[in-house]
Amino acid sequence: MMSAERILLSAPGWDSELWIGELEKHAPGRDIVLETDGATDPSIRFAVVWKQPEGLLSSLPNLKAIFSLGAGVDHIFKDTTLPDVPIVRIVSDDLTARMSEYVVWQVLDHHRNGPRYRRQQQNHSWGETRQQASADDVTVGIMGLGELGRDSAAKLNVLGFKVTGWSRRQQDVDGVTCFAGPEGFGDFLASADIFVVLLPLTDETRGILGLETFRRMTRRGPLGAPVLINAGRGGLQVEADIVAALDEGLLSAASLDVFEAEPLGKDSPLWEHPKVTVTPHAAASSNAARLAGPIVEQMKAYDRGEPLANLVDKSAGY
Ligand code: NDP
Ligand code: OXD
Repeated sequence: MMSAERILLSAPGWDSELWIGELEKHAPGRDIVLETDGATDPSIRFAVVWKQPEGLLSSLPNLKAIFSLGAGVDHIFKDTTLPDVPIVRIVSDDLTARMSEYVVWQVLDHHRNGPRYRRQQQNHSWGETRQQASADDVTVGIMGLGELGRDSAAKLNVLGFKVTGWSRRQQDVDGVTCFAGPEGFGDFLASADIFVVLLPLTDETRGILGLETFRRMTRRGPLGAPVLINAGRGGLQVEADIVAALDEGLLSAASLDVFEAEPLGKDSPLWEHPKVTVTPHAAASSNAARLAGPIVEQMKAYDRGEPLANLVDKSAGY
C-alpha cells in the first residue's frame, strides 16, 4: 500500500536536520525525506524547496504542490523541467519584520552618516556633520511595493521619511506616492534620494539596476547622489555598473545584501569598495521555527480541499 504521508525537503546547503525537526513537529505521522532518499517516490505529494536540483520535482509522479522556503521563487524557476503544480511562497509577518528591520537599518545608516563615521573612527579622526538633513527632507523610493515593500514603507513613514514606490501594476498605498510600470519608471527615479530594491527576479527585472537606470536617478537631493540598497535579488543588479556608478558619482553609496553570484567571490571589488556595505544575503532569513508550522498548515488546508494561499503567478514569474 502506498503511504500518503511523505514530504520532500530539498534545500542543499541549509540545516536539513533543523528543518526536518520543525516540519515534523507540525506534521506528526508524516515522514520528511531528503531528495537523496525521496526522488521518484509516489507517496510524496508536497515538496519544500530552496534551490532544488534540476529535474528533481518532475521526478515525483504524484506531486500536488511546491512550497518555496523563501519569499522569492526565482530559485525554483531555474529548473526548466518544472511540473505543472501550484507554487506557494513564503508570506510571513516574521520574514516581513526582519526585512523591514534591514531596510530601516540601512536607510538610517546612510541618512545618519554611518559609513563616514566608521571610516573616521578607523582613522582616529573627529568630524561632526553639522548639516544633517532631517528625515522629512529625504525621500526613500521603494522598488517593489509587495508584501515587503509596503511594510518597509510604513515603518519609514513612521520615522518621518517621505516614501515613493514603484510596482508593475498601479498600487495605492497609504503614505506612499506610487508609480507603476515602464511609463512611471522615469518619474519614480526622479522622485527619491535613497532607493530600496525589493523586487523579485523575473525576465522583466533582470539587470534593471545598471548604468541606464542610475543615470536617470535624480542628483538634486540632500545626499547629493542617490544611495542604492538592494535586498531583492543579485540578478537585478549589474555589479560592474554599480562600481562604475559609485566611482563616477552617479551613486553616493550602496548597501548590497544579494549578489549576481552567491557567495560573493573573494576577488569581487565590492568587498573593498569604500562606498559599499556588504551583507551575506541575510536581510531576512527564513526561520525554521517560525515558518515550518504555516507551511504544514497549508498542506493540511489543501487536504481539506481549501485553496492554497500565497500562490505564485507563474506567468508573471513571482
Ligand atoms: P511580492 O510579490 O509581494 O512583491 C513584489 C513587488 O515587485 C510587487 O509590488 C510587484 O508589482 C513588483 N514587481 C514585480 N515585477 C515588477 C516589474 N517588472 N516592474 C515593477 N514592479 C514589479 O514580493 P515580496 O515583497 O514578498 O518579496 C520581494 C522579493 O524580496 C522576493 O521576490 C525576493 O527576491 C526578495 N527577498 C529577499 C530576501 C533577502 O534576505 N535578501 C528575503 C525575502 C525576500 P505588483 O504590486 O504590481 O505585483
Ligand atoms: C527569500 C530569501 O526569498 O531569503 O525569502 O531571499
